[in-house]
Amino acid sequence: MPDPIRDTIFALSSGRPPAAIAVVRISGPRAGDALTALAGRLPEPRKAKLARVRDPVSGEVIDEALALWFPGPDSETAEDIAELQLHGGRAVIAAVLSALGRIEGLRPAEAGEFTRRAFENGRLDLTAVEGLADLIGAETEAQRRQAYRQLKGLLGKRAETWRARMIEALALVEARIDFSDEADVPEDLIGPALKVVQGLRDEIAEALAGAARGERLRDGLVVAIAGPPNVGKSTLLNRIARREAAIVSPMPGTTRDVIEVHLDLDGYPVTLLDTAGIRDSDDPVEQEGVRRAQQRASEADLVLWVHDATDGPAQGETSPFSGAVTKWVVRNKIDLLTSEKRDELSKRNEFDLSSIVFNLSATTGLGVAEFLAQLAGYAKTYFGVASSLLTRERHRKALNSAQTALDRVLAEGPSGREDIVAEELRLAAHSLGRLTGQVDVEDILDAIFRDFCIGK
Ligand SMILES: Nc1nc2c(ncn2[C@@H]2O[C@H](COP(=O)(O)OP(=O)(O)OP(=O)(O)O)[C@@H](O)[C@H]2O)c(=O)[nH]1
Ligand SMILES: [Mg+2]
Repeated sequence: MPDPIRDTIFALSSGRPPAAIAVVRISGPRAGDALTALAGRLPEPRKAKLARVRDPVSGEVIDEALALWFPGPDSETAEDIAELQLHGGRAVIAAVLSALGRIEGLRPAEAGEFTRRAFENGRLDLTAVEGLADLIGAETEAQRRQAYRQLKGLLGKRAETWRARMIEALALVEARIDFSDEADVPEDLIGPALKVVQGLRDEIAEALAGAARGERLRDGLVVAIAGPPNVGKSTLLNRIARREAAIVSPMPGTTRDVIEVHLDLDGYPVTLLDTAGIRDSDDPVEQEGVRRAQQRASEADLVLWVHDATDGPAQGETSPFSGAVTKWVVRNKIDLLTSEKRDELSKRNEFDLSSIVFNLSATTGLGVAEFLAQLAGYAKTYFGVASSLLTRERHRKALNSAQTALDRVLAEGPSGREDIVAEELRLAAHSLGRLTGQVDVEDILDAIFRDFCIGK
């Protein structure tokens, strides 16, 4: 096990070479020595300085680079950090990394290790670490905004104030327990404590109410294309994705597996699924495809039920998914209809009246722009304008257990047992401590940092 404190770590922190520039970072007690060994001397703190980078053993010049020096504790990891901005060629990077590896006390960083040090040295709480991971992974504007707010402590600071208030309430209750025999301790300390708890409980409940939205924003709204075989589901997916993601053929039963594409619709993330045409089949592979299609569609936020407009009115076959899923009907292949037929179609809705019906052609693109505008509108309404505080299941679980503990406090009431109230308050505060990473989180740390890239 490498010593997380004493080792000095280094890594390529920029993207995959070759690139215009490569950033190599070094963090730890020997960062200054390493930079001196390669670049001659330390630049002034936080000022970029042009330097020749040499192999410390042979003295050969490897490259000319910008050198930066961030002495701890005012650095990202709270340790000494040195940074080299090199030309981003593979051989340059390889030579610099190999030179660093030969310096005593230095070793390559593990995935997420810079951030882990920032966390362990108290520069970031755990929710901010997750926000940072999400910011790096953000693919759309809405995701970027949510991640940035979390990195900046939107959730972490709220959780900290909640925890502080719980501890205040706990202090009131404990005062009653400790000094119950003494005359000058006010009789009613539980009452004020309960008032604090009620307020906390309501705020936490409100945050939990928006949790699903925040988690969805990370993963994307799931929209499944489903329907009978050969109606043009895969063609529609390809048209929306603007690439040939799925195989299209005139043979019914072409798509077997679920095909997934990620879209950015006006800044909102949407995961679009193409599924196997639903029909009875003797082919076990196709049966499995149909089973998957039905399962994914029933878990989706929105199902696009595609119908072939040339088949005439659908006979009540809208979709096998009843229940909570929202369903839109798409009549496809309208390019094959005369304009009279099209007019007639646009006035007719033989489907469930609550379904929105679109008439379009996935091949020619007719009607697709209107359809996409509606889809983007749907995503926008779904995510709403208000931001969600919680973005992960982990956050939801922590707040849920805090809320449950607070509920038990409230159930005890003003005449409740002080020791029970105190214990539940401790549990609630502990849940919030886990959320921000202040208490026993060893078990979740590895999972969180594993998602990071090396050099971050
Ligand atoms: N004219 C016309 N043909 C279309 C349109 N959309 C799809 N097709 C054709 O219909 C056939 C089936 O298209 P697919 O996209 O493979 O249909 P699917 O619903 O994915 O079929 P399965 O995967 O077998 O369930 C292909 O020959 C497509 O070229 C359309 O809007 N107009
Ligand atoms: Mg298909």
